[in-house]
Order: sequence, then structure tokens, then C-alpha cells
Amino acid sequence: MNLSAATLRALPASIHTPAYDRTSHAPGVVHLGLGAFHRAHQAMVFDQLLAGGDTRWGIHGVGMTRPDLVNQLKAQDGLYAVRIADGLGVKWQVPGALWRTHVAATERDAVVQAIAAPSTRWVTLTVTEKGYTPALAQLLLDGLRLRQQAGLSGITIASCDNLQGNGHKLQALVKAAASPQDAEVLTWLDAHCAFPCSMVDRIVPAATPEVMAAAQEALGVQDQCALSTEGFWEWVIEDRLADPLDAALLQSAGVRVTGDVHSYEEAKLRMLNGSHSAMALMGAVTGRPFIASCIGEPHIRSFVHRLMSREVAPHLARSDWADYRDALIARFGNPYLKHSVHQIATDSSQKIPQRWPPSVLGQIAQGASFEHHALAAAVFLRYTLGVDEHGQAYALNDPQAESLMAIGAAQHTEPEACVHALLAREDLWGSTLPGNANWTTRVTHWHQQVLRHGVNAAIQQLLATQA
Ligand code: CS2
Repeated sequence: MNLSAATLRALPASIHTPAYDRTSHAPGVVHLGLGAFHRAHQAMVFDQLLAGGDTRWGIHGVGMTRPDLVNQLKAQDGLYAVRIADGLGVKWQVPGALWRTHVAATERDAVVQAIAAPSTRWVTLTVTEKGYTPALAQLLLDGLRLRQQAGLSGITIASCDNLQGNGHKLQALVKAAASPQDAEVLTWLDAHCAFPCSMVDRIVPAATPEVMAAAQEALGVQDQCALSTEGFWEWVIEDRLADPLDAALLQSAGVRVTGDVHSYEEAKLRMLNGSHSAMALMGAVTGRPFIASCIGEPHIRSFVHRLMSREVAPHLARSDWADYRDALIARFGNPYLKHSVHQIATDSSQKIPQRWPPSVLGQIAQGASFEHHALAAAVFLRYTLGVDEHGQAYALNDPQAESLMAIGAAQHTEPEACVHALLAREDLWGSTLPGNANWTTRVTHWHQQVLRHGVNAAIQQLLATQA
């Protein structure tokens, strides 16, 4: 037996399940990018609002490319279990906000119609860094054009990806996709729609067979879509919503609605995601499979602590960074989250630009040391070899995999040329950093240490300095 609307009532009483009606109302939210993250984060916020009696927060979930997960969710009537586990305890919850599903690649028209549906009030997006393409913009624009032509209300379109200024980025992309015939749509868009920036945070690893087995044990039925996450979650969104009344509603569910998303965004991208990428690459090269196995090593833990304290925090607007850092280190160590380093290393070429260069540039501007980031960049180059320090091969899962591997291939014989080639890439480092000779020198130094003595020894060597 599988989890579904029919088996929901038979679940053990300890499991929190939706008690509200999931079938009589049309969804109010279209979510693009129906991965693990959305289902264990925003879908649970909307579940809370639905549980409070507001029927406008059902989700029309859209998988962007692959049909497998969408099909499984469909077979389970949009239901799935989430294990929320950390030092404070373990509990299971079945959120009920996912009411409809489609796949954008094969059912594009249904997605356009969903955006244009009278009931739709929000579009939220977690399409990953590489998802911000003209095709995405065209999809949104086609739906928005239908709304404007039908005289419908404007909507809130909230990018929730790990990009600085994500709302501005999305708005610019949509506008750039407009043709000269779209002048009226653009005027309507400016007047009635909102593209707030937002920061979302919750560690939600890709589902594993282990979590599915644990779900079966807890639920007594099979759940092909079960997820595991931590208790912590945060959603900070700019107070710029198409319906201003939504602010108070979201706040009642624990969302922070504020004029200042920027300081939360930059702290999260550089502290959490920046440390994540560094640990992921270190773990991949040293053969440590999970983030928890990395942060569990005293030298990696000290590295991450120092990276955040010395090189990231000095440039943050958020003043409570020390508490934030300590909370992050505790979250990274959550033993329930089998967060694969290779999952986080995926798309590193798209992630590094937001996560590392702003801190390095901040340090340079203050004449301060950036050794931790230089070592992380050196490990990134080592990672492009596609084989760890034990000789185990792994795949680079990255839109730039081919060009990165071409750069990294000769690093044993021509290390300096490889460092130069990697650091010359403006798509990774931006336009200023590639010209910085000191940065190149320090990455070259750490790359030499990594190749000669290994990543662990290089970290130890860095920790022995005052850098
Ligand atoms: C991670 C993020 O995979 C990654 O790149 O750094 O998914 C991270 O777990 C989330 O942003 C946490 O909120």
C-alpha cells in the first residue's frame, strides 16, 4: 500500500496530517521547480495557512524537466511525508498543500494556463541557479500575457533561488523576453505584479532509499516521495507583494516580511552556501560522503569557523553573525541529514559566483587575508580531475563540466597554467578578481600544497598560520 488520499486517515495518530479539504478549491500558488526543497519548505508554510482555514494556498506544482517525481507524486495524490529531525527530536509530517502537478517540458500549455488561472495569486520559483533562462522568462510571460488580456488581477512572482537580488534578476529576465507587441503587458506587469526578492533556508537533502525505508516504518505504508529535513527553516521576503494583505498572513505563519532582504540574502549565500560549497568540494576530493562527515572532522570544522569569522563576516550587514555562524555549524553536523557532498558540488560553476568572490573582494578592499577562500578555490581546481584522493572516480555534474575538466586535466604537469586558466574565468569570479595577482599567487600556493600533500594536510597547514 502507498501513501495516498485513501490511506491518509489510516496513518498512525502521531503523524501530523492535513485535516482540511484538498479537493474543492483551485490552487492559488503555481510553484515552478518541484524539487525536494520546495516540498519541505514553502509547501509546509502554505500547509500551515491552509490548516488555518485560508483556502487560497493550495499549490499547483510544476516539475521543470523530469516527469518521474511528478508521476510519483500524482500517484500519491500529491501527498508525501517529511521527517523533521535534529537534536531536538524526530517527527513526521504529511503536508497537504500540493494539489495539482505538471511537467513544464512536456505540458507547457497546462503550466501557462495555471499561471493565467483566475485563482492564481502567487508564482514561486526554485528552478536552481542555471534555470534563469529566456525559456523560463517566456513561460512566465505567456501566462502573464493571458492574465493581462483577460483583465485579471496581478500576482506576486517570487524567485526563491540562491541568487543575490533574485527578484530583480527574474523581473529583468521576464522584461528582456518581451517583444515590441508586449508593451501593454509590460505596463500592466509594472503596475500590478510584484517580483519581491526573497531568501529561503532549510537544509533538505535529495531523498535517499534510507529515508524511504524510515518513512515506511513510521507510516506503515510506502512513500516513494518521502523527504528528510531539519527543524530549522527561514523565509525572508521583501515587503513588495501584489496583494499587500499577504504580508500579515505570511508573517502569521512564521515568514519574515521586511524591507531589508539583502542583508539576510548575503549572509546566507556567503556563510551557509559558501561554507557548503567549500566543504562539498573538500569532501568530494577526500572521499567524505556527507556534510556531516566533513564538519565532524576537527580540522574542517575549524576551517569553516575561520572562513566565516575572518573572511565572510567582516563584510556582512547582519550584525548577529557570530550566533548565525554557530547555529550553522550545529546545523551542518545534524546526523539525520545525509547531505551528499556531490549533491552540493553539483553546478559549482553556477554557485561559486554568489558564494565566494564577494568575500574575497571585501578582504582585498581591506587589505586583509583571503587564504581560506584561496584554499577552497584550489580544492575546486583539484575537484575538476574527477577522481578523489583514494583513486575513486566521480562525475562532475555541472553545465560547465566539460570546460572545467579541460582546464583541470593538466594540473599535475602544468599546475600554474591551470590555476591561471581557472582564475581567468569571469563567469566564475566576476570581472575584478581575475586581474588580482595576489589572489592568483595564493591560489597557486594552496593548489601546490593540495597536489603535494593532499587536502587534509593543506587545511592543517593553513590552520597553523594566523591567516
Ligand atoms: C546547498 C543548498 O546544494 C546546495 O548548493 O548549498 O541547497 C542549501 O542546502 C540550501 O540553500 C539551504 O537553505
